[in-house]
Amino acid sequence: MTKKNWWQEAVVYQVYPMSFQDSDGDGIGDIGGLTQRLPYIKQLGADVIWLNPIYCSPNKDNGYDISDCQNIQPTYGTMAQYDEMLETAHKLGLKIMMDLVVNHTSDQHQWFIESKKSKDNPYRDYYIWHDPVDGHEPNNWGSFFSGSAWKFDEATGQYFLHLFADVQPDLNWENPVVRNEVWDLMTFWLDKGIDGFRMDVINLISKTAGLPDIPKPDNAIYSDATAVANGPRLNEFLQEMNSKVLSHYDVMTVGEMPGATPEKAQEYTNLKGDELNMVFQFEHIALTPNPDERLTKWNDAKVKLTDLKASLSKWQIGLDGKGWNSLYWNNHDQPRAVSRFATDDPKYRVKAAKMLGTTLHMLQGTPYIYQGEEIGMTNVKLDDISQYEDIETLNAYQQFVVEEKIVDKETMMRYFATMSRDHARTPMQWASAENAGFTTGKPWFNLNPNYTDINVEAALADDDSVFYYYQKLIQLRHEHELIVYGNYEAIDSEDNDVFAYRRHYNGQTLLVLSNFTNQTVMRDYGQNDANQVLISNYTDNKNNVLRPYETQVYLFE
Ligand code: ISL
Repeated sequence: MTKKNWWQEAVVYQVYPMSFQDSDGDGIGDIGGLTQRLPYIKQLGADVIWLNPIYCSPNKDNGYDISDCQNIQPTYGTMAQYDEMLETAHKLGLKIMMDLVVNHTSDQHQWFIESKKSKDNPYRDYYIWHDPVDGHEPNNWGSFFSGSAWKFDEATGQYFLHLFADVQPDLNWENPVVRNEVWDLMTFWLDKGIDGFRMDVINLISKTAGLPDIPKPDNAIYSDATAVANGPRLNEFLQEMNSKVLSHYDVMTVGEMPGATPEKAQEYTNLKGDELNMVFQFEHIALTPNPDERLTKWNDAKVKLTDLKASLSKWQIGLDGKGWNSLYWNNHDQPRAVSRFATDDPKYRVKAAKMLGTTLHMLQGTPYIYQGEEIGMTNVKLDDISQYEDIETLNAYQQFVVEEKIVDKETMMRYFATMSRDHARTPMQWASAENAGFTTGKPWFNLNPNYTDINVEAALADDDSVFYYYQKLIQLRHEHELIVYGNYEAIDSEDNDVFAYRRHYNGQTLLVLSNFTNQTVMRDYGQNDANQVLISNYTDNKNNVLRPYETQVYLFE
């Protein structure tokens, strides 16, 4: 790695605005609330905030169905409040990264309203329309949110493509006019002074020519990111975006890329810098697919540590010196990290949350913290399908339980209890007071009842909290180039209890040991000869002993 960049040394904090902080009592988080909480994010020590979509939206997919991307959703506030938030963030030394959603729009976007009107409407080619083939859908592509990815429009007799919900039609990136619209939209926000973009499913924008079927027995409808992602013109589109827009600003970019491999990510995050800075890859969060592949991610299996290690090690080594990793355990689409990868058993939750944070933050790449992770927030227990909100969850229930009956209700509810996106979306737990200090009104979504114990107020009052531990992890990264740039060496990949690795940089070595079990284990990696323990979640490190969920970071100089 020759050139060092600020975004390689940064730590990102993700804010899901709907669930972060309400400032006007309507029960929905908003920009005013975020502005109030900026000093909290600063106190944690993060450098950048990734803000999920706040644009006008019918909110069928919580803002990922945008009807106007140059205006603010009224429930979130006004553009004046946004500008004030941006200015306040910058004064505090915090950067703001916006969500760019341009694989699709809402069906309520003016472009789609026009596009739907007739086959010769000037906006028709903004979207992907297709005649029926033999009287049915043009191919067997499935939507990620259940059912076919095609919807028939009676009025014009054609299907349109929607890789997500049918209210999220895909834009036609083959059309240069569409690309110019996107460059204009990006420029609008960049000229306001924002500091980067997280790009929603950006590796789905280039569709394979001829839209061929995904090879499947009986030509079944099936959603498969690896089959529809990384299309033939993706590098070209990203390079055009870079030369026309990004290269004119000093900003940070991360492309969300289901189905990306390290080889592909090397291209997208290449060190020439002519595409993106980093990608969100999905491999380590997709290690427990259901054996019945129609059910895709819906499962309740625990991740095997050896699989997790193999996956993360592959990406660490695959991008070293060739690209750049982003590091994350969870986000607004994933269950809570501590529940999924370790344990939310109250006996170990705090230790486990610190252990997971350490394992991730000591890797090479840019770490992302999802709101609430820094206080060890957990999955929520929802007993009935009526308590869920998320479109992916609700559609899956409808398709697999109600219509196709390929799984029974109890089993599916268990899968949701493990994997639903709603676990991430319960409101932020600020205090033990009513509604967790999130709102003075009625929260738009269930609070996790454990807010009385797990909340920011309690974390800030406790020297030994997950919050202060994360603060220290961030500080260490800011102090040690070894943590940012060092290369990665895997240790004992067959060990299913301990995640151990080394990092090397300019003659220094870092040794990271994390016990992923609730048992005490012994491991000797020469840690007794280290010059320093940089951080640990137990105070009195014992020779070669790793107690339940113990994590230790050693520096050798
Ligand atoms: O959540 C998922 C799997 O766990 C995916 O299906 C998810 O939808 C996919 O990761 C893409 O996510 C992004 O685009 C979606 C939006 O619903 C997600 O919130 C967003 O992060 C469509 O815009």
